[in-house]
Amino acid sequence: MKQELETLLQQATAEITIASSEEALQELRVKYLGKKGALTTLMKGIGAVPPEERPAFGQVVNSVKDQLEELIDATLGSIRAAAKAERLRRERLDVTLPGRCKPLGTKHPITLVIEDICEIFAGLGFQVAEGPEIELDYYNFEALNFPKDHPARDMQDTFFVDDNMLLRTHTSPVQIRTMLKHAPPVRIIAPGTVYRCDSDATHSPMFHQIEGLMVDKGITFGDLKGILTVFVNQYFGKNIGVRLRPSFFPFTEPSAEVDIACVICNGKGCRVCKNSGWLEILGAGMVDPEVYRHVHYDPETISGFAFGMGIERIAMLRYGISDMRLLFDNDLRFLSQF
Ligand code: 2NL
Repeated sequence: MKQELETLLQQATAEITIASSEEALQELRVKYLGKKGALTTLMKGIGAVPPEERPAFGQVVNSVKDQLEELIDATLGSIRAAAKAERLRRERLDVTLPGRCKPLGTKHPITLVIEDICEIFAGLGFQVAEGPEIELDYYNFEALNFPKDHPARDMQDTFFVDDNMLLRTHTSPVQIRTMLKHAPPVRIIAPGTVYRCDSDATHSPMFHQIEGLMVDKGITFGDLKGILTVFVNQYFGKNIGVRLRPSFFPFTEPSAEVDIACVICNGKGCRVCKNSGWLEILGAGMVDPEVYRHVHYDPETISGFAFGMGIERIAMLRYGISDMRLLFDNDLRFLSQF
């Protein structure tokens, strides 16, 4: 019996020592120490041992049992420790690594132009004003002194929603709304999307404008020229040439068109300036008293100027874009260059 115990101890020790998983160890525990295990079976044979040897036999069986249990627990401990070490190695995290950045997009050139121009006028004391793109005919045309039969009111140019409502054809209604809400002085810049029923290589039915308005006591045409010259010099360059030509708008009197020396050829004459050396960049004028009547301002005590420019044209000049359609195609190969 003792010999059998010795063999069992050796065999179990060998098997436990090479066990490589918790499951394998659990199986060995059952195999040797379980209810139907080898040690229990041997213990059941105690009847065949002479009575005087039974206590010693019992002691040896218990000692073998203790040794195996200890060995199993110790092996279990080292298997668990190894598994934990392996998990820690696998899950190792370097918290000092920089985070992974999401690829950043770029601003649309139209957005860039609007932001840059608004910033310049903000520096001159202008506040940015916005308004609805679906407008009342009254704010878009009537209050701006557009005669009832003016061609710009034509179905051909304006997207009408119904008799009273339309998609704004310029951002002037923003200024009308501002004047109706606030007494002078006002100094605002109104950027935004506008719509005209026109679509070809050089016209998009949806485009962008910035208009400006400055009304106060004693504002003169000299202020108009001064403010717009400062703007041109800040946006297009310090020493760029500026000239004003007489023009006409229903809502200003007198009116002028503002040209800058061609930024492409420096005034020498090229395809872009059609060999004139000049580029028209905005329209402006002293606000017509008829407009003040509609917003309940007194043209005898205040005066002011207004101006408007098309963003697409400015963007094309500023960034050397040759085809306006590039601004609306949403081609990332183009847009990601800004
Ligand atoms: C152009 C010319 C212009 C205005 C816009 C304006 C607004 C009010 C009263 C008077 Cl509320 N005028 N705006 C004035 C002159 C010219 O735009 O060529 N735009 C693209």
